[in-house]
Amino acid sequence: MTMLWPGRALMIVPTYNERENLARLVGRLRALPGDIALLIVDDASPDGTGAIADAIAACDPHVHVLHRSGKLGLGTAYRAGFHYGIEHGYEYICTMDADFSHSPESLPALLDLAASGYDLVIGSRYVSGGAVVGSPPLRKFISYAANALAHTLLGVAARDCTAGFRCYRRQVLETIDLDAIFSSGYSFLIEMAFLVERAGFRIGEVPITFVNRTEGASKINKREIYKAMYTILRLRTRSLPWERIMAAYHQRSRTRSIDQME
Ligand SMILES: Nc1nc2c(ncn2[C@@H]2O[C@H](COP(=O)(O)OP(=O)(O)OP(=O)(O)O)[C@@H](O)[C@H]2O)c(=O)[nH]1
Ligand SMILES: [Mg+2]
Repeated sequence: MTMLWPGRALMIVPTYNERENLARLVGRLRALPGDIALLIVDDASPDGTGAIADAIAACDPHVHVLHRSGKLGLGTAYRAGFHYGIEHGYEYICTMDADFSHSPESLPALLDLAASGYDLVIGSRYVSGGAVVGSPPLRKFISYAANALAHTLLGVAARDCTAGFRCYRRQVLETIDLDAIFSSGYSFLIEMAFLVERAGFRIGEVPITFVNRTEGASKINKREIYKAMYTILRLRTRSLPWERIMAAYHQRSRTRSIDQME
C-alpha cells in the first residue's frame, strides 16, 4: 500500500461504554501504515472504558487519552479532540466511532484523498460503492431523513453529512470557529458539514461499508433525533432571506454614518 499523506495524522475516537471494542479497535488502527496517533476522548464511561484506554496508552506513546467528567455529548468530545489536534500540530485530524461501524482499514483511503487536495473527506454510505449492513430499517430511515433535510433545507452537498468517519485538514479546523458551534451531540456532524461547505472548503467522499455495531449499546436516542431537527432548523433560520435583508440594512446604515463623518 502506498502512503500518500505527508504530515502527521491524529485519529480522535470518542468513547462512552465501549469496553468490548476499544482494545481491538486500537490494535487495528495502530497496525495501519503511517504511524497514525490516537486520541481517545472518554466521558467517564461507567463500564471502565477510560481505565482500558489508560492501560493501552501506558504501553504506546502514540495513544493519548482525554478524560472528561461525565457524558458531555459526542459533539463536544469531537471539539475537545480538535483543539488537542491543533495544539499538537497534526496536519490531518480524523474522527471515527469506536464500535467498528467504521472499518479502520478504510482510513488510509480517507487520508489519501485529503492529501490529494480535499479539505474534508467523509467515509460515506451514500455515494456509489457505499453500503449499510445490519442496521434496522428505522435507523436507516432516520439517517436517510436527516441527510435529506440537510440537503433540501441547508443546501449541504455532501451525500453523507451525518457520518462520523472523517478526515479534516488542520486548516479547516483553524478557520471554523469551533467554540461557536451550538450542537453538543450527534447533530454536530451536520453543523460541521454545513460550516465547512459554507466556508468554501472542498469536501470529498470515499465509499465505505457501514456495519451496525455488534458489541455494546447505541447512544442515539429520541432526544438526539429532536436535537438534530432543531439544529437543521436553526441553521436554516440563520440564512433566511429576512436575516440577509437585515444584515444588508445594517451594512448600509454603517456605511452612511461613515460618509457623514467624512
Ligand atoms: N466521549 C463521548 N463519546 C460518545 C458520546 N456519545 C456517543 N459516543 C461515542 O460516539 C461513537 C458513536 O456512538 P454510537 O452509539 O455508536 O452511535 P451511532 O454509531 O450513531 O449509533 P449505533 O449505530 O446505534 O451504534 C461511539 O464511539 C460512542 O462510544 C458522548 O457523549 N461522549
Ligand atoms: Mg455506532
